[in-house]
Amino acid sequence: MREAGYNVFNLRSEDVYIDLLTDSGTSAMSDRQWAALMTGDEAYAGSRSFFELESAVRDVMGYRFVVPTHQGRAAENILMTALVKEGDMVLGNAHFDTTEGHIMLRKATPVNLLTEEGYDPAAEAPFKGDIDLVKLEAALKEYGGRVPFVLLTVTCNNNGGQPVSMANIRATSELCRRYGVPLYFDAARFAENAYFIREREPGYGGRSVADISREMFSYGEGCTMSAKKDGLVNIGGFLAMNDEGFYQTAVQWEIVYEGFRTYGGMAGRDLAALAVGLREVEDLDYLENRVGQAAYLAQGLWAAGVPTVRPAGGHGVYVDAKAFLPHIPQPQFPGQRLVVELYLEGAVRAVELGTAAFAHRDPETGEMVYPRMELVRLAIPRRVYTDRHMDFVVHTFERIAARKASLTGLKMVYEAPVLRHFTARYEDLS
Ligand code: P61
Repeated sequence: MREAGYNVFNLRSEDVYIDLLTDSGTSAMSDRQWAALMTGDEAYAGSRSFFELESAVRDVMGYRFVVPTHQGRAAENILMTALVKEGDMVLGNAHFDTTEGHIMLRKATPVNLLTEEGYDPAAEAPFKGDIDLVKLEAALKEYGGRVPFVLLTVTCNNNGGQPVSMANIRATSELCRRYGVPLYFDAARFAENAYFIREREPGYGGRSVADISREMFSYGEGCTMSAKKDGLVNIGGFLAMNDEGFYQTAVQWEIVYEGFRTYGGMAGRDLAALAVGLREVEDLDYLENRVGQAAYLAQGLWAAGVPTVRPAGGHGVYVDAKAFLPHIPQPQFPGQRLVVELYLEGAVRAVELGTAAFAHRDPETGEMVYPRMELVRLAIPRRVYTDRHMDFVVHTFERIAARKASLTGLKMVYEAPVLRHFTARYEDLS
């Protein structure tokens, strides 16, 4: 840890036992995906693998056009380049950091409109990813023609992998239509969102995840997708839409940034594996196991007295570091201290989503502004770990809890001007 500057991004993966840094690109492909990989068509133009992906996107999402990209942020880049201009306000439940970055690069403003309970880790509610419809309507009114689109992130990564309800999606879409603004989805974890709707929303219990996903997407004009999550592949993404004019514009940017329209940023074999993964991810047995594993980990942590965002998310569990280490003030990185201890105690790698990731200086006053929540995310790769591994993570927390009163904060001694948490270095204050 000393050599790594107390930053787990600087570790080698071979020095990590259980890697819960991210569920992005870290999942295991199935036998059918590996088989598809072998059939990939590497033609520059008109690859058969592209048409397999196009057909999967049409079936799973219901969108007519697909623009393959090397990962999710590249799809965001094309979407923002095509639709966002200086001074625009991009509304959403909570934009992911890459999304915010692309909005800000166009000198536009990302506006996060989660409901109030979405920001309360302890609030036990079924759909904490919902957008606040009152605030949304007020923003649509206030900003008028400056809103190029509304973006719903399903599930909502920033506040704990929390789902958005179908009722909220439908109401958002109605508001968008009324104000003449298109609705898009950040669909990175769409299948987990659809599964939560099936489990928690009245009227959906008897419906298939495929059917629920199609209904979700039917309320929007298109989506960005990081296929590294619910595409079940290690790299890849796409932008999908119904509007042919927008597709043509997007293809122009795709060709400059990514590649020809039938491969974008991906190899033919990766397109083929993604076409299989997109369908596989809707399998109910898989999703029960997947979301069930996060719930299992959360239950173990609760039994051990570890406070987390409730309920458990779809892709992992978010520990409330402010509540776990209340004696370490936010400027001394309580979340990062917990991340360091998880590694020292059990060679478990997690990620801080608190002061290191989100604190920033107010451009007017120069004062540090601290995030409302100080979280440590335990993100679970898909089809990689067993519940025994989750037990080990819980035991690691128990051992830390027993000595947590003696833990001190950290001091950041190096920070990059943007996305500082990736490369920051710290000193131990103990
Ligand atoms: C993650 F700390 N997520 O959760 P790309 N939308 C959404 C995402 O969760 C997402 C992207 C778009 C990551 C990887 C990651 O600062 C960070 O395929 C809801 O990664 O380009 C990615 O998709 C972007 C973690 C990315 C970070 C940037 O771990």
